[in-house]
Amino acid sequence: MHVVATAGHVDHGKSTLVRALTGMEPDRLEEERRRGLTIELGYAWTALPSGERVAFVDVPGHERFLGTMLAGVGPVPAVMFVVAADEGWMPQSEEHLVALRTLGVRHGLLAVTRADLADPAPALEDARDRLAEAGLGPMEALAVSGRTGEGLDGLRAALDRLVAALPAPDPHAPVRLWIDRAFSVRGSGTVVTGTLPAGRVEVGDELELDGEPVRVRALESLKEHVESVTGVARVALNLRGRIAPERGRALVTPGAWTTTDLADVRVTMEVGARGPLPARLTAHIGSASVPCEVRSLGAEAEGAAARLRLARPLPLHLGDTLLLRDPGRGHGELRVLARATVLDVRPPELRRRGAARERARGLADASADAASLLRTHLLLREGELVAMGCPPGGRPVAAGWHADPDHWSALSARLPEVVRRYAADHPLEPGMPVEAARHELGLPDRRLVAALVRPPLTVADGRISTTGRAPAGIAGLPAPVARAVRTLLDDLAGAPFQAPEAGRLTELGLGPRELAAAVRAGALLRVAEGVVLAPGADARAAALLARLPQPFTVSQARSALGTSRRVAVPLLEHLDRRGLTERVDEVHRRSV
Ligand SMILES: Nc1nc2c(ncn2[C@@H]2O[C@H](COP(=O)(O)OP(=O)(O)O)[C@@H](O)[C@H]2O)c(=O)[nH]1
Ligand SMILES: [Mg+2]
Repeated sequence: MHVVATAGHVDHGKSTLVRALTGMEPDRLEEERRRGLTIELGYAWTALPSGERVAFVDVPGHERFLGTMLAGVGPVPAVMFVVAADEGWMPQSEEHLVALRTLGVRHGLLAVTRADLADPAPALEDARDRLAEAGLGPMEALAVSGRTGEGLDGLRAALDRLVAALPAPDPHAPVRLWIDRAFSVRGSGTVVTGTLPAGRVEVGDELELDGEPVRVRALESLKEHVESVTGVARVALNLRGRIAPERGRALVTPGAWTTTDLADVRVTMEVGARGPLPARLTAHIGSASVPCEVRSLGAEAEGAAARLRLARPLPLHLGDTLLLRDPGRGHGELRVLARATVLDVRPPELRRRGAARERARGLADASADAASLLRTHLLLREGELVAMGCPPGGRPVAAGWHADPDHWSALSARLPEVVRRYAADHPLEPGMPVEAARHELGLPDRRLVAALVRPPLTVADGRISTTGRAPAGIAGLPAPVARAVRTLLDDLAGAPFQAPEAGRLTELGLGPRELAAAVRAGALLRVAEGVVLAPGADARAAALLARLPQPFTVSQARSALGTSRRVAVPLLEHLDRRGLTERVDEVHRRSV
C-alpha cells in the first residue's frame, strides 16, 4: 500500500479529486458537507491500474487549518499538489509548498484541476515552475477535471508511476505511529488511526504511548481486519491500556525512541523568513504540534544551532525534522519559518559562561550519527544510542558501553597516574579500589574502569595495582609504621625465629593493615596470619634444618630453630611451599 497526502489552496478541488479517484467521501463531517469545506483530515483509498492500492489523506486548504494540514502531511512520504486552473497559484498554495519543502517531502505530482472552467496551461506552467524552484521535483504535471472526469485516467497512471518510484521503507524500523484520530468504539474500546511510515505492527504487540504500555488488540488497514501491517500504510489500532490517546501523540516501539522535551537542533530558515526567530514558536512533527521555546546558541546565521524546549515531550531520533511555525502570524505573512534538524535529544546543560557558544561550535559540524553523539556525551550505552536513532557502528569498549575514541585514550592515559597517586596517598593499602578509580575518572560504571586496566596495571580483589615494581622497602612506609617495623626487626635480631606475639604487635601499633603494607614493601616476611619474621628468615631456617639428621620431626625442627610450635608449624609449611623442605610422612620432613 501507499499513502499520498493532498495539498493546495482551499476550494481548488482537492476533495473533489479524491472523491473522483476513489469513489469515497473524504469530507466525513456533516458540517464539512454542509459548508463544502474540508475542516478535518479525510481518508479514502482505491486500487490503481497496476493493482497497487493507494490511500489518500485529504487535508484542509483553508489557512485557519494549517495545523491540521501539517498533521496530515507530516508522516506521509508523497503528495498530490492541487491547483485550480481557473484561480492559479494562491496564498495557501504557497504556504503548503513552503511546508512541504520544510518537512522534506520530495515526492509528488501536480494536478491542475477544474480544467473544465479555464485553460489549465498558464496555471500548470506557473505551478510547475514554483514547485521545481522549491526543489520538490521533478514532478509530473497533469491537467484534470474532478467534475467531468477529464484526465483522470492519466492521473491514475501518473499516480502509479509516482508510487512505484517511492523508496521502500524499512520493515524493521522502530515503530512511531503518529495518531491522527482517536475515538472509542462501543464494545471494543479505544481505536486510533494514523499513517505508519515504516516498521511493522502486529496484533498482540506491546507499544508505548507517553511511556505507558499499550497492547494492540486488533488491527485494521483500509477497513479490513489484518494480523500485521508493514509501513507505509494507513492503520487503525484497537488498543488496550490505561491511556487517553489523542492526535499528536505517538505509539512507539518500547526503548527505540528518546522521549524528550529538550533538543539541540540546526535551524534552517525558510526562504523569505527573516531572522531572528521569535522565542516562542510551534514545532510540528508527525501529527504533533507543540509550543516551544527557541534559544539560539550562536550567532544568527544560516544553519544556526538552537535549543528547543518543547511544552511536552516527544519521541525523537537524531535526524528528525521539525517544522517551526509562528502561530501568531497570518494573513499573507509567512507562518512557516524554519526547519529544525534534530542533532541531540539529550543535550548537555549549559551552565558555564560561554557554554552556549561552545555548544554551537560543537553542533556546527555535528551530524546525526553515533560518532557525533559520542563527541558530546563521551560514553553512551548501546541502548541509549539506539533510542537516539543512532545504532553504534563500532565495537563497545566494555559491557555494552561505547566511547568517543579520543576520550577513551585520554582516560586510558590517566588511569596509571591516578593509581600511582592513590598508592602514594594510601601506602598501607594494597592498591586503588576500582570504585575509587571510577569516581576519580568520573565514569558511570566500574566495568569501564576494569576495561581501562592494561599492564603494568592489574586488578585483583577489586583493587588496581602496579605489578612488576620493586618493593619500596622500609623507607616507603609511613614514618610511624617504619619506626615500629625497625623496633620489631631489632627484637628479631637476637632471636630470629621468635615471631612477635599479638600483644607486642599491638603495643607497636602494627595492625593487619600496617603488617600487610610492611610485607608488601618487603620490610617483613609473612609466614602465616599474624606470624611475621625478618626478610630472609626462611632461607636461614632452611640452612639450619639442612644440618639436622634427615628426616626430622616438627619437634626437632622447633628446638633447632629455638622457637615455639606456634611459629615452627607454619614456618615449615611455608618452607614446603617454597620447595626448601618436603614431607616424608605424617610426622617427618627432610631438606631439599
Ligand atoms: N467545475 C468544476 N468544479 C470543481 C472541480 N473540482 C472541484 N470543483 C468545485 O470546487 C469547489 C471546491 O472543491 P473542493 O473539492 O471542496 O475543494 P478543496 O477545498 O480543495 O477540497 C466545489 O464547489 C467543487 O464542486 C472541477 O474539476 N470542475
Ligand atoms: Mg477539501
